[in-house]
Amino acid sequence: MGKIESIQEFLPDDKTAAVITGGVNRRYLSGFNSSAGAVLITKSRARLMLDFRYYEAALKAVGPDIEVVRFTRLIDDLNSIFLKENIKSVFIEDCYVTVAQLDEYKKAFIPAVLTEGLSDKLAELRMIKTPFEVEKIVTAQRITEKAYTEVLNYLKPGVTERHIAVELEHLIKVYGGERVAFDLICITGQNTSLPHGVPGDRVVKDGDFFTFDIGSVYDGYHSDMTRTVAVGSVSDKMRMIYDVVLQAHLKAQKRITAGNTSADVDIAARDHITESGFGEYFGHSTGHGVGLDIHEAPTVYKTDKTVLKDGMVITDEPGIYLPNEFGVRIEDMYLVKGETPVDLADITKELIII
Ligand SMILES: [Mn+2]
Repeated sequence: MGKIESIQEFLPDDKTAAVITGGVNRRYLSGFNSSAGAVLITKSRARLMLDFRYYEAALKAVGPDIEVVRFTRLIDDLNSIFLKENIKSVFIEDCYVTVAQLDEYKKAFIPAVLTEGLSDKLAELRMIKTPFEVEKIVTAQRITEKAYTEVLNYLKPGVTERHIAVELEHLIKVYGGERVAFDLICITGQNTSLPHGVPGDRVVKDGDFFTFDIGSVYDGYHSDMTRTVAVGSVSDKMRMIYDVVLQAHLKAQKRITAGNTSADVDIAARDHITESGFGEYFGHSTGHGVGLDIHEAPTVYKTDKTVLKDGMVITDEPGIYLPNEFGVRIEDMYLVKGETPVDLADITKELIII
């Protein structure tokens, strides 16, 4: 079933419509990226409502399952359609619409406003990627890999975190990324104990770890990867911690199969780290879905009961962070495919010493 049909099936009757205003969800449903507009779905029709700026481009870009409609004032034009088609209630996205917008919609819309269920339905649909979507995620990942491989040549004692981060961002754009997927995490030494440390003026030193948590965006789709590499040499403790994290990653990876839950994946990584004695130093979830957003459903955590299905793309990113010492995280994205998780990254997870 197509995305539009799934939303039509979600609508209880032909007197109910869905108005999708969230930018990412509009793009997901229509395949068209714009800074404003709405997707209006009723039982029998789907329309992409756009203003003058986007109308011509959308006519050329949007597929046959959705009509492109130019509006002058969105709420007024929607109300005209509601009246003409006898729409009595309208769903909006509770996870996107602000309290002020909700207030406005409740006052301005002729039909009753319904807030429950549409956001969840969209999140549920977006969890399962089509092969076309997976291809874009993989392209984003390949761009990151090319940039990463090249930037390792610059990783030497004396260089700053900032230098590495800026170079990576530059290369990601050179190699075709529309932008970075998030503020790149390029950190070294003691900073690696901060899971979301910010690159600054810290200088790479011999015997330090360097953590890269990096990703690109390609045609709206994100990629996400983390590697921790050593510069010059590693202590026995660094090697030991690296190995615990790698084994946790691999144990979680084995659980990324259709029919298992998000919780199964998290617990596999968490149990290994806890049994190794470092449970208190792993304070985040094992992963998350990736797609048109860098973080989307499901959350890969011990309390999340989402059943993994073919087509889902999730990360596996356990870590251990020893305060004032160092941290290690190893992350790849995996496509759920029956019994065999597909690793979307093509970069070694073994410890490399540069
Ligand atoms: Mn991640």
